[in-house]
Amino acid sequence: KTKGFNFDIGYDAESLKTSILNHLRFSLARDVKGATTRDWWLATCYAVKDRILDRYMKTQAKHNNENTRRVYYLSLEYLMGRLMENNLVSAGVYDVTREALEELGQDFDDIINEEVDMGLGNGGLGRLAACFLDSLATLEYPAIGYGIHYEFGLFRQEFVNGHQVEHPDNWLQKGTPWQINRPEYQVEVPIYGHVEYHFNSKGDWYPLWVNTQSIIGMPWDIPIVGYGANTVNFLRLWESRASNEFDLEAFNRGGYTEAVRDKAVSETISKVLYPNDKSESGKELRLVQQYFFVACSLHDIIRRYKNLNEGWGDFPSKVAVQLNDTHPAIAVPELMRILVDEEEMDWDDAWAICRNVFGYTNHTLLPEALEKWSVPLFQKVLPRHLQIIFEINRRFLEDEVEAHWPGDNSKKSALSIIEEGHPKMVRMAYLAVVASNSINGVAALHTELLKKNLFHDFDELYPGRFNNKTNGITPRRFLKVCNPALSELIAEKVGEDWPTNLDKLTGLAKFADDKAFQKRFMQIKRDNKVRLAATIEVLCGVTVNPDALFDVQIKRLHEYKRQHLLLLHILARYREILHNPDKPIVPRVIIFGAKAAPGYDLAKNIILAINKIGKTINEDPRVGDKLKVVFLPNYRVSLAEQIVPAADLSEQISTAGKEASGTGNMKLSLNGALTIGTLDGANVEIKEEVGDENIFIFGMTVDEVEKLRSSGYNPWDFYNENPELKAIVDWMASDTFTPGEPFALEPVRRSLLDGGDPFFVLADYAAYAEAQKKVDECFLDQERWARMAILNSAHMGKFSSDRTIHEYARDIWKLESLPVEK
Ligand code: DL6
Repeated sequence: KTKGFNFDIGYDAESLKTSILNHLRFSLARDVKGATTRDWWLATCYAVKDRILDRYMKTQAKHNNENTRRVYYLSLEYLMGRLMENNLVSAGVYDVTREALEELGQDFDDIINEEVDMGLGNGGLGRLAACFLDSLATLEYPAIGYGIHYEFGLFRQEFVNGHQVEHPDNWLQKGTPWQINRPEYQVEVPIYGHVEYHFNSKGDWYPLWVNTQSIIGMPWDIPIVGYGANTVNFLRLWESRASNEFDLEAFNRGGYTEAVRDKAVSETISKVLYPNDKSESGKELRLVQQYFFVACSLHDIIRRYKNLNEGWGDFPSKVAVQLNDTHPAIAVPELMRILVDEEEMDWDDAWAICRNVFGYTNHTLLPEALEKWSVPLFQKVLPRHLQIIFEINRRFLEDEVEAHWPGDNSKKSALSIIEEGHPKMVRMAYLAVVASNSINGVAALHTELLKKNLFHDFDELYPGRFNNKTNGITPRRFLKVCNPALSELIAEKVGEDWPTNLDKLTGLAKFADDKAFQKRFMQIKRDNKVRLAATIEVLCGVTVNPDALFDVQIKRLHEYKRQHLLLLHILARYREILHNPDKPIVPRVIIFGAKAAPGYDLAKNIILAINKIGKTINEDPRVGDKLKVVFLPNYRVSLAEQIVPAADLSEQISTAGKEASGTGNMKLSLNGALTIGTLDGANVEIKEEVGDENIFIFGMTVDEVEKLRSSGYNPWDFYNENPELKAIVDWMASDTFTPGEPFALEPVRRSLLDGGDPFFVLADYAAYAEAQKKVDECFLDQERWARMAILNSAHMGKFSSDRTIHEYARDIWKLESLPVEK
């Protein structure tokens, strides 16, 4: 029917213009005259999406025709940010679209700013997933991401009188031009119910999961555009829907509300992202969310496989599934259930398939983040899956643990997937480890600590299965798009292909001492600072000097990340300014961006303390430009894209051993910020790359922290021995910063002293103060600073997520890239 039809689509400004106008009229029913910025934004996105979908169709056809092996990335979170600008750049239509919009009399930047972030994640883990999708498409690896289509993403943060207030993030409200609904691929998954035993014709009993409820998974696809490639992969997000529009029986009994109640419950599943980034165990809805998206995704993976293959023999050669943390680990018993119960496969054959298919990435060592589900809850929600987990565990303990440590019952209880206690708990990390062919950490130090501590016995049992994949970031979003001036300068010096060959940045090193280059590099930084200063003025009402040192800490608010260590330093600077008003001091603007989990009281109190202390300092005429402290509200990906290019100093000051990797550290350094940091996470590797002389490392090492902890750490000793530290901690107890409310900052102060200072803030304080002094000295020598900043950018090649993805593809997924022709 389509023979002779021309699907060719123009890529010049004129064609774009026509498409935009067509969409304005025929998709949005708007006249040019009455069109709002939102209408122009939508019409432009639709026009660009047409071009993207053309490639998407070709990519999927290629993958299907070749019946290629694919990786399926399962993640409960994707922190995508805005999509428009990135899609324009990746699809190679940035300039023409800009031109088309200008010709149509529209302001390109205003249109870009119409887009609301797609914030379906909490922090590092979700943003990593988004970077990985970008790299997978760019490197033309056949890949599909799976997750949840949350109606509400991470809450919008506002400050009221210094306190964090949360508002729902209604990201769908303005329309989401990038997503495509796929009702033809909706699936129905069972949940709840109970298990009955029946006999088959041979007289053997078999379990039957009955009396279940059904949930419909409705897929929404987001195209993922490879940069400069023809590959367009996709992210498939599941929305939950009720299986029956109406409970007719209830309706006939006269209860309309009754009749729609079940529908409302089913639709709650994909309603909201849980806002904790490190712990969210115990809540039934969370377990239901995890199972729901995993079950839908496996169903989809198996449907695709069966379309192209006979039998199960080829499944492991066509399918690799990566579990992004333990959140999707229910995939293990779900795949076993499908294979054993539905496909009637032998347990051993099914288990062999599972072990061939799954890989598991661990993102944290923090005990509160290691997911455990109570056995009674599991029994209620997923009774058949619980049985399967018990069987996996029985075989694991009897066959593998017993063989390795014969007769050692303490090993059995230490390694058991089921933790004894009241109630018994399912250890999801152990389940993921036992079922996966690869278990990886996200930075070298983190992986070492996994092997040494958390998974020590498993590493002995499964030699070679544990491996490291140091995280990375996409240089497209976090340099090319967010810092266009620096990108141009880099291209001029090392060539246009640096965004896909980030190692080429080493070519900048030879210009580190070149005065003219330094000047250009630092002028770009200054221009970025001027732009950020304007944003700060709008968002915080504070005027800042772009020539001050912009000192940045942007990340989730967590005690282990130690925003309060920087706060102590702020107090020390303020005190110094008041005590020595005539002493020259390096002017600083200290910039925070962070959301605290709504139920995390201490984190919220740290925000309050920063806001209150910041306000006092900002309003103190004795301070002037010497020090400003701003907390930018509603930190998110699009705000990060403004802050990162403007930062001089990157604060990476977590307690050693606590930050698995960090990725903000990479983004900031890539854009020429110098790091002040501990030997934690990927900071260790950043130091190796940039050289000791181009980074400010301070504080205790992992071993030193451990030693101090085991010898009995007493924060009072550090407080009593350091007069400056004592003075600033005491200052918090006064009402200087909270007039009339002398105890408002007590929770923070108390956590550092009576609370035992679990993250060694006071123990690291002196070393931190010393390192900050070195930062000041260095900043006074602007040429030296410029040289160091250039060398930071120059040596970030390792931290491209392309490198990370190549390593996953080679070592874990055994995946070949499959270029798509034009
Ligand atoms: O691997 C991505 C990212 C790391 O860079 C951070 O160091 C780590 O804290 C973070 N973890 C999470 C949630 N953890 N869990 N579960 O975001 O992962």
